[in-house]
Amino acid sequence: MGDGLPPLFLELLGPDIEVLPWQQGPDARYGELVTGVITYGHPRVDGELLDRLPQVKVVSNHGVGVDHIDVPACAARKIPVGNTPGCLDASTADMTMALLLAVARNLVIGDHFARGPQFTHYDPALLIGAEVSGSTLGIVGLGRIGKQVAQRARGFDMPILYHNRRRDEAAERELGVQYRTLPELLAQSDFVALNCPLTAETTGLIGARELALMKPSAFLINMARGGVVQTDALTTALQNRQIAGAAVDVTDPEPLPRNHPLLALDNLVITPHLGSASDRTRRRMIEMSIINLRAGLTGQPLSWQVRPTPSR
Ligand code: 8YV
Repeated sequence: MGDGLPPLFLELLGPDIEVLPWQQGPDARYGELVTGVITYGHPRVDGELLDRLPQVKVVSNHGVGVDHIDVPACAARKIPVGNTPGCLDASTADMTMALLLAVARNLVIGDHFARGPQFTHYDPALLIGAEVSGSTLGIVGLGRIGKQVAQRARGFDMPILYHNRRRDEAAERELGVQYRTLPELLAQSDFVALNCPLTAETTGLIGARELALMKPSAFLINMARGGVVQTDALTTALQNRQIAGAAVDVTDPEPLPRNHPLLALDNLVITPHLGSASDRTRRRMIEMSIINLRAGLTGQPLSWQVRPTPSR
């Protein structure tokens, strides 16, 4: 099942699997028909949904983040959950750097200006941005994606700080990154990149108190999930120029209401959840989700199975 699966998905899936799309939740008649679920973020896959689909043998997520899936509820029903780890790290790290550069160097405002009637002559005082090269980057969440962001940032000669649940001494040696507590990282970074998953621990991680710790000249980049940042607090901080700017690929809610005050701010760059949206990555995500789906449908172990997070 899926909500408007991309054409390539349908092509690679093949004709032997019938696809039933849904928008707001499965139709009552789907209950006995559906044996596998393909999901990518909405609607939520939880116990209530699964109870309406008693034949389901597998939930296959087209993506790595599974915050929209109740994994323990699936486990309780012996339904394996698959995802697509690894294949999207490079693409998502590329996009982190793209957003970072865009907000620092006024790319979006500059694009609009260069197309508009005001651009009549070169002006050396126009749209002076923040220099990225040599500035300090703080990465929150030094997982697979965060590490690839660090690799890229090294190419920009950026000193790199990181905050993670656990200190990663191997990464410190290999990537030259330095561990900081979250308050230290926020206070010392010129750019703060959020690359962590959305979990109970990271929900609302960046609120008014955290934004107040950031330098007034600093930028926040959210490539993680909207829920990692408290939207109202970010709106206020940007409106008051308490931080210099933000670039977000994800929001809470997503999408934002069309009249949301964040959308009116010129110190915000926003994209519609494009982290993994590159050609080779999206193809590989589709392939991996189909491999997981087919394995689950035939009772085989999934190639990439999500384990319920043990409580700490
Ligand atoms: C997905 C993502 O495209 O994999 C993730 O966690 O954020 C994106 O790459 C999106 O979640 C839809 O599955």
